[in-house]
Amino acid sequence: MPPIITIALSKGRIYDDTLPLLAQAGLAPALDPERSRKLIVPTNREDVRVVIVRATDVPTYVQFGGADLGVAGKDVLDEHGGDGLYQPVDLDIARCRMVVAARADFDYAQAVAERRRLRAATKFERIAREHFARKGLHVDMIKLYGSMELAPLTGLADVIVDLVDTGNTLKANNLVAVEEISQVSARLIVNPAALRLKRETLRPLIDQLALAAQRAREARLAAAALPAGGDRG
Ligand code: PRT
Ligand code: MG
Repeated sequence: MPPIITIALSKGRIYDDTLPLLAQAGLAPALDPERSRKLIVPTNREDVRVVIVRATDVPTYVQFGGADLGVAGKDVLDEHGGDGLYQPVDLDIARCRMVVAARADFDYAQAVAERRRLRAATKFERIAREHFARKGLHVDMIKLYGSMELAPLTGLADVIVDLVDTGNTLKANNLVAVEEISQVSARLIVNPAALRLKRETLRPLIDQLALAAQRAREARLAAAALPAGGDRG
């Protein structure tokens, strides 16, 4: 009997974007976690199961061996610190950008030029602190757990540090991205001890997921290179 492999995923975009990669590695969850309350999801392979955890808890599960593998955004990994995690593959999924955003009428460039003391609201405290420290800015950090966009509108903060994908959320709240901190995508993370102990099962799975991600990336880049409409015919 091969060892059981546990993969930690979060519901929503991480799960949705990981599913096609799992499929290419021959793995199919036996139920849809969006429609079930089960937190342990069996797969078509007897020796592989998926556990459903909060996005920010994925690194913790993998670090302490509650899961052998996981998929987590670079934002989550940067906040976690990455201790005790092997990060072999950028899966290039759940892509977005980490930005500084402010009200459209707030002159961020001016505030930076004057080295004004700023108030920043974010749930990404570590990322924000390191970013402003690199710029040599004094920033008072206000930790929030959600709805960051509200902070500049209510006077709680001058700026926010948040993830942006389409930009629709910022636009709907009259905010603009004033600085890009980083490009974000989700990474495969692995428990190093599990990799040693279960290498014969884990290594091929990691390689298959890496190959699937590579193929998806190439397909995306090829599609982006096509003229608008996507049809050369
Ligand atoms: O939602 P929950 O509090 O349970 O946890 P979570 O927010 O950590 O998880 P989830 O599932 O929302 O996000 C998981 C991962 O997806 C994140 O860690 C990112 O790496 C990645 N990702 C990709 C995003 C986005 N795109 C994204 N757009 N995570 C969040 N957003 C949010 C953003 O914070 C903002 O509120 O979507 C809003 C902006 O979207 P646009 O399209 O309007 O710009
Ligand atoms: Mg969310």
